Amino acid sequence: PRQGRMLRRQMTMERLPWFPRRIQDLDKVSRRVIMYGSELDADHPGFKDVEYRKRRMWFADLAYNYRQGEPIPRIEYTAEETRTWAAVYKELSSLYQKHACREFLENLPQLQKFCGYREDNIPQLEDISRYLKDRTGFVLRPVAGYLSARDFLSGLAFRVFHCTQYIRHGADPFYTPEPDCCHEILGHMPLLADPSFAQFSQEIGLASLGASDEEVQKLATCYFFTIEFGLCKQEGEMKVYGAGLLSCVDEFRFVNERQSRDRNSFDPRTVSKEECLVTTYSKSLFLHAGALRTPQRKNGVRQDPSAGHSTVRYNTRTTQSVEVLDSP
Ligand code: TIH
Ligand code: FE2
Repeated sequence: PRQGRMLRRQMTMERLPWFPRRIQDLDKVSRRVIMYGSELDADHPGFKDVEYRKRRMWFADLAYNYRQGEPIPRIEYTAEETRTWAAVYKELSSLYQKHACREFLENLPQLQKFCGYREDNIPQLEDISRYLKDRTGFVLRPVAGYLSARDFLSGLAFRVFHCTQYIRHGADPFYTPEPDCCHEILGHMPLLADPSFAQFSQEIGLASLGASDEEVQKLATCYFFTIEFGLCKQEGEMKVYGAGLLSCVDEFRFVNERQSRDRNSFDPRTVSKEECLVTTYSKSLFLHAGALRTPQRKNGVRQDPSAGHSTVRYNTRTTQSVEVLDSP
């Protein structure tokens, strides 16, 4: 029976789309940048800036040459880059107290204390990665730009968060159409330090492994309207927890101006059919009634009875590999 089981698993693997099975496989994943890698799009504020483009190429090389488990190279940011960071940091700091969710506000002071979060300093990914690893088991790895949803989500399955290391162009500190270090460091990191949120993030990643394109699209859409653009209700008030809002002064202000308007309440079945509009402020946003509470799992099996998901075995906090047990 053992041999039969092994054979069955092997056949299952052959039917599924490729996905990383060991954490080291992410070295292949993070090379597949789909946009804005070393080539910037025409409407990007940095497009005509030769210096900026050169700098971005340098960051792209750094990310391409990174290997899983190595320390993340420390960056000596220029005075201009630090000025851009300071503008973002200062403006957002004045908005957080009133509008950011509780978990964000609990973790920000810790990052200020241990990871160099200051107006005059761009924190180093290596310092944040070490801190998160200790708190929730998440680690960071540098990436040159956008990855496909499938690739990005597969990192989360291993508690690896792909992070850009370059900073947005100084011409527009309050909005950029692509992730940059302000977005990762201010938007994502405080919540990845929350155990329940970290678990939720990994669950989306695990669900994506070996899933069909259609399923991956639905998961990516849920990711988009929660981790990137999610709102929640705490003590009767609407609070922001989505990183794309928490890192972007323009988006943040826009959400607040429309505070009084009713929000759609979050239901994964409807949300997963929405379109993900990255660069329009008028996208619909979804509000969670309660907190994002994800059951803590011990080492074990993620068993998803719903159709289309594989059953995989993994170790909760230090997921170095996953093993496929069964699949639709
Ligand atoms: N628009 C965000 C910002 O300016 O911080 C960055 C992005 C978040 C998600 C996609 S692009
Ligand atoms: Fe993001």
